[in-house]
Amino acid sequence: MGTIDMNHPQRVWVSRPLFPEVVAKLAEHFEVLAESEDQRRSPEQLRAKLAEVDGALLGLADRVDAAVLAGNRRLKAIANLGVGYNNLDIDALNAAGIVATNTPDVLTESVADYAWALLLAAARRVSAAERWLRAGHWQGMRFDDWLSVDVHGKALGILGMGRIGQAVARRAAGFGMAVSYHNRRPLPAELEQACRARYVDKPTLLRESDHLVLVLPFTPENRHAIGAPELAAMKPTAVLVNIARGGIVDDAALAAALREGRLGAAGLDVFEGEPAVHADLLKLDNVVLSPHIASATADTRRAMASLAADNLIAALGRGPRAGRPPTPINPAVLAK
Ligand code: 8YV
Repeated sequence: MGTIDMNHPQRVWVSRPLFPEVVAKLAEHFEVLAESEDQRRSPEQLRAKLAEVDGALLGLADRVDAAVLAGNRRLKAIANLGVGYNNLDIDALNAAGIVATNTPDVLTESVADYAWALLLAAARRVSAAERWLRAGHWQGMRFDDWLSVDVHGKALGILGMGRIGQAVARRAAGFGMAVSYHNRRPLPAELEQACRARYVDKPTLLRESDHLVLVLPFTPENRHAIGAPELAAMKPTAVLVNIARGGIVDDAALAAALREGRLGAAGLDVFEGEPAVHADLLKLDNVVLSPHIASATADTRRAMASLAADNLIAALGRGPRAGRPPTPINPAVLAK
């Protein structure tokens, strides 16, 4: 990381509309260029913006790689608004000596709540029933209509057992569910106990889960971690929930499985190529769809924005934690 000249006013760019109080906090330390509209930018536009600033607060739609950083001598820090950072090429940032930060922890509980919202809504057909009611189809009560599957007492599977996966698991106790998980590594025994979760291999998880929640980070290895073969291994009545990242699930294969009755239902907050949603998913009634809002409570989004700002302030050598951003992704850069 280049040395910081405390006499030179530093400039930061906020690429997405953000809470005014968070922009104001940044303005105590920096000249702030804050966007008022949520725009998709081409790599060339992003490259031009990043060349003019010392730091940037970016969203997941801002993809930063070696090409975007080429020739940039000024940028020293990127604060990503999210715990996931698959939009950032960390090797390219390391090579350029740029520190990157994310927003873990502050969103864990809200995202876990939302996994349950999608699981319950998909299993109990909440969205489809509401659409039907609003369309004026409710003429009387049929005892054998709108049957769905239970959540309580069933087998819950969790693929990816980081902080959010564990928070999803902890909630399962209230539903009397048996929880299994698969992860790169099993959890330490005390964490497993706290989550009341059992480590299994991925084929077992797919085969045994009545409901499966995906909480994996999106890495090249995890692309289509749930594709046609994995869907074929699941129970035909199973409910699949994706609150992690689009691309972890093969959306076309998922739509086919849901359409053909090879999977019971799905709850999806993230999509391959979002904000576009696969046309086949939009035609189905047994899938609950939402626009990437798992962390979107007012408290949590404020906490995420505030943490991102604190990270940027500290990474650029200002404020009480100067040089020690709270949640760096590539802290080795700071040591240089
Ligand atoms: C946010 C997320 O919706 O943290 C993440 O990785 O995907 C979500 O919390 C997103 O970061 C909004 O910018």
